[in-house]
Amino acid sequence: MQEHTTTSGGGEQIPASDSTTAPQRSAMVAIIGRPSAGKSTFLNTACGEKVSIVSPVPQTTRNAIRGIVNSSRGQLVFIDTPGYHESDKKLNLLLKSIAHDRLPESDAILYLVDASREPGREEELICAMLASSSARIVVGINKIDLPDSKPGMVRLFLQKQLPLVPSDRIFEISAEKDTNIDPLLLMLFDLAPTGDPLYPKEFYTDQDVDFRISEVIREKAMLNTRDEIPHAVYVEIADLEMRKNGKELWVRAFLTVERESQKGMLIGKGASMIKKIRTEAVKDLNGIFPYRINLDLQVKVNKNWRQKDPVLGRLMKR
Ligand SMILES: Nc1nc2c(ncn2[C@@H]2O[C@H](COP(=O)(O)OP(=O)(O)OP(=O)(O)O)[C@@H](O)[C@H]2O)c(=O)[nH]1
Ligand SMILES: [Mg+2]
Repeated sequence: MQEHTTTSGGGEQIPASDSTTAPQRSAMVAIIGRPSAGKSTFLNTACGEKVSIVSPVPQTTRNAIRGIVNSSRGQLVFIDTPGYHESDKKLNLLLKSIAHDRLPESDAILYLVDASREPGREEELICAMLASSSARIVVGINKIDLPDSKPGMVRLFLQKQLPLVPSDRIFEISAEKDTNIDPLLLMLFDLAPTGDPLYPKEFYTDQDVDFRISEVIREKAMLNTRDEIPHAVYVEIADLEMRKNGKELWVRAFLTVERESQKGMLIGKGASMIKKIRTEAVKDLNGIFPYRINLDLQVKVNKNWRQKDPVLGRLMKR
C-alpha cells in the first residue's frame, strides 16, 4: 500500500516545506455511493489502515465511520456511510438517512460509482440528491482494475446526471489496487477550506475500541456466511477487561442473530464456524491494537431485532 502523506500518484512530490509555508487545509468529506461501490475499501486505502469493514455483501457498513488522512497539506476527515439503497424496510431507511444526514456538514463529497455495474435507477436517485452540491463533489469511478469495468459508460452517465461537475474532478480509480487515489486526494485538498486539523495528526480514526472490535467480528461473520445471515448479524460487546499489565485485552462478545436456525449455522458443525470467525477476527484485531486480544465469542438470538427500534437505535447511534 502506498503512503498517502507526502506524494501524489502522478509522481508529483508535495514539498515538505509546504507544511510551513502554505496555509493548512482541513475538510470533512462524506463518501457517498450505492452499496458495494467500494466506499469502505477507499477509506481504508486512503488512510493506510483498516478503518472500516469490507465485504462483497451489499450494506456492510451500518454507521457513519470516520477515517482521517493527514498530509503536509492538512487533514481530510472522511465519513464512510452506508450504501444508498432504495427500500422501505426499517433498517434500510435508517441506513439511507445516515448517508443523507452527513451531506450538510461536509465541506466536500466524494461520490463513488462502481464501473463494473450498469448505473441504474438507484444511481440516478443519488445523482438527484447530490446535484445541488455539484460545486463540492469529486467523483471516483471505481473498480477500473476489473476487466468488465466500463468507465466510459459511467462518464457519459455523469455528464447527463451531474453536468455541473467538471471532468477534472472525475477520477478513474481502483480503491482496492490503490490506483489514482493520490491525485483524487490532491483534488480534495484543493477544494478544502483553509483551517486547522480537526483531529490530532496521529489519529486515523475516531472509533471507540469496543466499536472497532465489534465491527471486525461482524466482518468475519459476514465473510463466512451466506444468504440472509450476513444481514441478520450484529455484535454486542458484553465485557472488556485489560489484563496482564496492559498487555492483553480480554473481550466477551456475542454474535447476535434473528433466529435459532441462524444460530446453528453460525456455530457450525462441532463449533467449526464460530471458531473460524473467532480466529480470523483475533488475527485482524492483533494487527490493529498494541495489545493482544483474548476473545470469548458466543452466539445468541434476539428475535427479529431488525424490527426493534431500541436495538436499531443503539447500533446506529454513531
Ligand atoms: N476489483 C475491485 N473490487 C473492489 C474495489 N473496491 C472495492 N471492491 C470490492 O467490492 C466489494 C464491496 O466493497 P466495500 O468497500 O465493502 O463497498 P461499500 O461501498 O463500502 O459497501 P457498503 O458498505 O455495503 O455500502 C468488496 O468485495 C471489495 O473487495 C476495487 O477497486 N476493485
Ligand atoms: Mg461500506
